[in-house]
This record gives sequence, C-alpha cells and structure tokens, in this order.
Amino acid sequence: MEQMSKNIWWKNAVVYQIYPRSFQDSNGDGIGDLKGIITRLEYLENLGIDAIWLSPVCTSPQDDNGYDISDYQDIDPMFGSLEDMEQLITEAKKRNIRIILDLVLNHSSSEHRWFIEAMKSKDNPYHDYYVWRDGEEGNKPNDMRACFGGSAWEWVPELGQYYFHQFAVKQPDLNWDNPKLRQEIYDMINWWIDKGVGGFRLDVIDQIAKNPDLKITNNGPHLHVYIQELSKETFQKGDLITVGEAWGANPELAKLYSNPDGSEFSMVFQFEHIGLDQQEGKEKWDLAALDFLRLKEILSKWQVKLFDVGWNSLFWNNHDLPRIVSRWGNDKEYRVESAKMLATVLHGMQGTPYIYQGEELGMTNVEYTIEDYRDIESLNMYNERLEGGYDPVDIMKSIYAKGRDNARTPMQWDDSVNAGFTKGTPWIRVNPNYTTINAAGELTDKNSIFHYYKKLIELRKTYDVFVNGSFNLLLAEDPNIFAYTRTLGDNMLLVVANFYGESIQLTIPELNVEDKKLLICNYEQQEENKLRPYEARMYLLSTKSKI
Ligand code: TEU
Ligand code: CA
Repeated sequence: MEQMSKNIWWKNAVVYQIYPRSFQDSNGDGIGDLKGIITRLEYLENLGIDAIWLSPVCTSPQDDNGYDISDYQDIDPMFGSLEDMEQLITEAKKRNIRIILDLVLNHSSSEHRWFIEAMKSKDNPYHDYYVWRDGEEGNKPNDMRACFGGSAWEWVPELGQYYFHQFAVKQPDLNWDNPKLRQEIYDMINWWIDKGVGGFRLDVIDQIAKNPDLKITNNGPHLHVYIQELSKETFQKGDLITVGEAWGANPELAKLYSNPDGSEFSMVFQFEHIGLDQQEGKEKWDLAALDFLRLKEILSKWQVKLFDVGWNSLFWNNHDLPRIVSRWGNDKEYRVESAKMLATVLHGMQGTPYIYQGEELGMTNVEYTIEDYRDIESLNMYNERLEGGYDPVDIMKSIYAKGRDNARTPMQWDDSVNAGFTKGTPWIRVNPNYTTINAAGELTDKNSIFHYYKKLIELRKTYDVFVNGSFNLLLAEDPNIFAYTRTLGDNMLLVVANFYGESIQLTIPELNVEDKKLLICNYEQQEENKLRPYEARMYLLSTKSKI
C-alpha cells in the first residue's frame, strides 16, 4: 500500500479548478475561452499546480452554464474549437499540467440529438435513453422536486408521457439502466482519453442510478455496479485521475468510490462539511452560523476513516460554493490572514487539494442587485421564494451568503478595466474590489496569498508526511483552535490555527518540542503560546525529540 501510493502521481498532486467562462476572455465577447486559458498557463505553472479541472466546455445551450451538454464530442463555439482543446492539452503538457474534463453523465441537455430523437416517438431507438413515465396532464407520477425548483416531471403532450429531470427542465435525466446508452458514454470517454486528457471529474455521479418510482435519487441500488463497469471500460485504460461528485457520500461509500484497487475512481468530492452553516433539515439558503466543533469532527472523521483504505479530496471552494474567505474567514480587516489560515488547515490534511480559481488570491463574495445575477439556481429560488411570501431582503441575504455567482465573477488579473478579464462587456459583473485584489498585485508582493499557496504546494511536494502521514485531531473541544498532527515514521507535521478574530492562548505539549522547524506561518513574528487573529502555523518535528 505504502509502496503503491508512492507511485500514484495524483496522491501528491494539487488540482486547480477553472470555470472557463470566467477565467480569461481572448476575443472580447465577454466570455472566457480556451485560448484565454492557454495565455494563463504560465501563471498556473508558477503557482505549481499539477492538473486543471475545467468546468464543462462541450457544446451546450448554456441553460446551466455548460452542465447541460448537447454534444459531448465537440467544444462550444463560445469557448473555442476542438483544435483549441488539443492545443490546450499540448501546451499544458509542456508545463507538466494535465487537463481534467468535467463529464456530466447524469443528464444531457434537452437539445442533445438523443433527446430530440427520444421526443419523436415512444418507439424511437433513443427514447429509452431517458426516463419516462406514462400519465395524464396534471397528474404527475409523484411529487418529486427538481434541484433547481419545481417538479422533477415534465409533461410532453405529444407522447402522453412525463420525463424525469433532477435538475432544470432543460436537463433531462439519462437512463443508465439502458446498456446501449452506457456503451455510447464509454465510447465517448475513450475518445477523449485518446485525445490525451489527464482525467475526469464526474458531475453528480451518485445520482445516475436513480429510481424515481421509489423516489431514489442518489445511491441507487445499481450505482456501484454501473460505476465499476464505467471505470473498467474507460478510466482503467489510462493513468488518469478521476473524481466523482457525491453529495450523498459517507466514509463507507467513499471507500468503495476510492478503493485502492482502482475499481471505481481515484477519489470523490464529499460535502458533509459544506452543510454546516445551514439550518438542519432545510435548504442551503436557510442560513445558520458555522458549527465549528462539527467542522473539526467531520473533517477529522474523513481523514481517519479513509486512511490506507481510500483517498480524500480536499476543498473549500468550487463553482457552486461561496468564497471561503467570505464564508468562514473574514473578508474585511483580516482577509489576507484568514485566507491563509483556511489554506493552511486544508493543505495540511491528507488527500488531493483542489484550489478554485481566485481562491489563491483571496477573492471574495459579491453583493449585487438581482438584475446582475445570472445563475439559474439563484434566479429560480428568488422567484419561488418571492411567490412564497419571503421578504426580498432576506432572499438577497441568502444569495449574498450562498449564491453560486459568488464563485463565478471574473478572475481578477489586474487593476485595468474589467480586471484584465475581457476587453468587452463581461457576461457577469466583475467584483468591484478588483482594483485592490488582483493577481498582478499579488505576484509582486512576496507576502501575498498567492505566494502563500505557492509555498503550501511546494511543502506538499517536499515532505512525504503531507501525502502519507496519519491524522490526529488535537483540542477537539476547543471552540477557536483547529489543531492536528500528521505522523509518518519519525516525522510529525503539526498544524495549529486560530479560526477566529480574537487572540488566544495555546498550550499543547507538541509546541514545546525544542528542535521544531516552522514551515509556514501567516504572521512574520510568532509568540510561542499565543495565536493572533486567524494565525496559522505549520511545524515539522521529530517524534523522537523530548518535550
Ligand atoms: O452540482 C450538483 C448539485 O447537486 C448542485 O445542484 C448543488 O446542489 C448546488 O449547486 C449547490 O448549490 C453539479 C454541478 O457542480 C452544478 O454546477 C450543476 O448545476 C449541477 O451538478 C447540475 O449538473
Ligand atoms: Ca471569449
């Protein structure tokens, strides 16, 4: 196992997520594109990442920003062409960066050729690629709801049937019980593997084996059968990194998903820690303060339970989540300190870290008026709650805190117009703080958040304890401090962090070891037994030295 993990490249890799429409526009249409990404590879090489996960760039009517694919084997003209993709793969490879594609396999766009055929008649060969139930207008098969609001069933009068959609109306669910559909998907994936992609992120993969008659969405009975077949027919042919998005995962399921025998994926994204600032049993929009003790407990549980028997992914952010510095840090007076603290806590753990574009700059949430939002989820929720009698002020508070567009404002490259993202009109407003928070400024400041992330990546590549050390949570009941150790042989990594904005005393025996080496800290000077607001440190010590 130890031997094996040393040979698996993605175990000491750091992945950078790009949301292509918001990263870099190259032709002035206000939308980021593949050519734009190519011009920024140097920046990413400098940061030190090993792979780029690209949110979907395949042909799509963009009802859900590309998570509604109408052709899995072509690039949307808005992002460029297949040649641009091939060039991106080649140029990235020159810098030892692999390209991870985002596969949306639970549903397609309603504009996909398969669905257009499926709509023609019940006996069309593609009809069974989707999930249908007979019925009458107004009498839905059941009361299941779609993720983006409304019923999960859409009536098609011409067929006298409903189709099932877990997300938007224009995202009909694919029927994984159909072996012909599965084979088409495998052929498509192998075609991309032949093009030289380095891996795949699999959108809502735990929802593919749904059974609407039993109201089962995720973790359906055939889920792992289908995933194992998928993996065998495709991923296992190459040296790929694969990560499944699994909101319904627990550590037991994650052991299957990330089984070291390689039968499923490399790892999954689990979201247990992500729901800790919402009211229990309600929606993400129903805000609550972060339960910090639970956060430590949950992250620690995942570290311990997957040790040696699976593999974790580590993330605070993605294109669906608010900016972590605004969420659990302080994006005002301690923006720099708290962004670095959050990075320290995450990057000291075991697993593959994911950095979401702009996180390495400490980019923040935004507060716009409703006209400036673009996300289908936020807009549908806004209308639904308005009709439901909610106070618009409260609705906006929820969007400010949790809306997906927080992550989707353009990347802040410099302090020129539109943050250097586009010469045209950006598809979504730029965060007005780009004049002070931007890559150009951070590159020239050696104490910037960017340089701190760069250092964390270097450390992971220098000390094996980051990759292979076992995890032990310290001070589990402390309401302010996040502290833990990682141990490998004689080496111990000690991480201590003040999660809040007041200075605090810290007394743990590990801190009194004399010959400990400070690897990184977000303050220039330290007082041994005191942590200042959001202060975080990483030490390397020997388990042999006496306290
Ligand atoms: O997200 C999965 C998902 O369940 C989201 O709806 C999630 O619950 C929500 O964004 C949290 O606010 C994936 C993609 O990451 C997302 O961008 C897509 O919209 C969605 O699938 C549908 O493909
Ligand atoms: Ca463009």
